[in-house]
Amino acid sequence: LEVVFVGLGYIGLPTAVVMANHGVRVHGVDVNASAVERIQRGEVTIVEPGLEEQLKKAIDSGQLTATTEMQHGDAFVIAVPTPFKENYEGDLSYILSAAESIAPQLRGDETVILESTSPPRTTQTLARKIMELRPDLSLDGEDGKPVVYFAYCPERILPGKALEELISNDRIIGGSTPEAARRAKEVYASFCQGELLATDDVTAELSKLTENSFRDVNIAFANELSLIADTLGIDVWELIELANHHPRVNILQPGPGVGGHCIAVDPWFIVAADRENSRLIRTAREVNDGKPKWVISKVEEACSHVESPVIAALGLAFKANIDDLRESPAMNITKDLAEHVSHATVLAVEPNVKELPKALQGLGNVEFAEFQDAIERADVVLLLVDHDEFKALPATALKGKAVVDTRGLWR
Ligand code: SAJ
Repeated sequence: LEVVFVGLGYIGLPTAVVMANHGVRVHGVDVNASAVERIQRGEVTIVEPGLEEQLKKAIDSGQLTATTEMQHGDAFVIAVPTPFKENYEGDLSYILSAAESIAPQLRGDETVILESTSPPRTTQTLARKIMELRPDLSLDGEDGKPVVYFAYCPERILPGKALEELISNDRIIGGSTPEAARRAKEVYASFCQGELLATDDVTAELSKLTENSFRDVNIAFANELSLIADTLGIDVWELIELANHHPRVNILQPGPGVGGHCIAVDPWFIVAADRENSRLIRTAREVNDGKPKWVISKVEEACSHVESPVIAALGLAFKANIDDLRESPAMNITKDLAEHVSHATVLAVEPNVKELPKALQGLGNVEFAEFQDAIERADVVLLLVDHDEFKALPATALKGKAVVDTRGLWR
């Protein structure tokens, strides 16, 4: 089996590496020439525990090669970004350009698998595009033309646990025909120890979006409770812990908002697919997106008694123990605070990065600080990310300071 990966990012690279180390001949293709060069040298381009070692093994054994040029394979796995445009529609341009580069390689009998998180029916759009470019091929063998098979197989790995979850998670295999699903299953059976669950392509697409919407709605429930608890003057974390003792209740944790590239985006694809009937999903998005503003108002309140307040903003990443600052509510809150409370000094603390991120560099009242130093200098301590480093803090360290703990880390 020879598999070509199109896109060597957060999903494509770990998957290509794991597949290669399970005996599949894998070619990775990416438009980013410098990333390809680094990968060829065995250097990782994304932070993921254990990946570097596995990548080296795959490159050294010759099972994995990386280039910028498309080539032929028995199967193609597309793992390119689907950013989101105005109107909450997905931007399919990366998928369509993958289609353009794959089309000339096809001879018939190949399987084209889409892994990118996509709006419902994108696999059909992809198949249509390839059929337009290659009228000599078909989806079902009509007029005796060679067949190309299409499937949607979403990735569900948790950043930080990618290598483990790639192998152990169950996988949905959405074939555009039952034969396409059967062929796609063979590709994943090479390394996946979880169940391979066959269905149609549209159900598979919506399943991916549904999983992330489920999490978003449940986080929104926790975030809404945090506002209500604040109004009533009670501790929301104690409330949730107690409620979760009920055998059928399992509430998630409130925080400063929802970040990352998936959970805060995917629900909008469902909303765009059926605006009229997606009221709960949309409201959950709005509740989670509204949380940073509420956090800022709490900090402003805490600052109102201090003449030139020093605010320690603890954590910039989008969740605990990672270095990923993209789509991070902690980052946005820190930036907005510096802009809105212009008489304050904001001490930005992020143990997982080495310097003040670019987005904060232009602001005159933001400094990059060490954890202990920031705590000592601060009038107001704002906990944004529950990094392990922040957990251990002697109770006396916060004495006399106003504390806004968005994660309940120090309760
Ligand atoms: N968060 C909370 N409270 C919680 C849990 C999370 O506020 O109780 C926040 C986090 O701090 C973060 C955001 O939600 O800002 C998202 O973090 P996450 O750990 O829930 O998820 P991601 O974005 O790292 O990964 C998700 C996962 N999806 C699900 O758990 C349903 C992962 O399995 C998917 O593969 C990934 O999205 C993806 O790529 O779609």
